[in-house]
Amino acid sequence: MAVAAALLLLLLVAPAAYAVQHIVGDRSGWTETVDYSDWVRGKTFTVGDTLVFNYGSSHRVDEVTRSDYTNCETGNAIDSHSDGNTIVTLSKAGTMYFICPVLGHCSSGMKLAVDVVATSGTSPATPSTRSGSSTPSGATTVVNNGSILGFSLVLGVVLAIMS
Ligand SMILES: [Cu+2]
Repeated sequence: MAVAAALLLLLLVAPAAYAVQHIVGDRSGWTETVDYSDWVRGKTFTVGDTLVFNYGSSHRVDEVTRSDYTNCETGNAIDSHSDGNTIVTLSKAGTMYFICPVLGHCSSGMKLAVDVVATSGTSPATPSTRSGSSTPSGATTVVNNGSILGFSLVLGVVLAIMS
């Protein structure tokens, strides 16, 4: 039982330490009055993190190509959402582009480009701070790289014990 408890603890603690949920526009949400190029500044978006778009029924969220983002071109969305609380998982490294496809909204600022970095630790925007930290970044990287496989294994073991 102690083993199961320890595994459960690991399962609960580990994802919280690495996956970050980014509330797009913070308290303003997904709207025409936020400068999203300003909002992304200084933030690090890592594979596995999520974007949360909160918006009213007058808006939508389309994931688009770079070209459609640049030109505010609608109609070719890679993915489209209109539920008002859209959660997008950043599944791979690279830039992801989002616009609101409602007429005029993209051109008035409802456009978001997010640079997603891999979890390898080679990112130029390494998450900051303390040099004498109790969690050396090397160790963090190792855990992080194996995290998905690790969680699957842990989940499997926990389920096996509990069943
Ligand atoms: Cu809109």
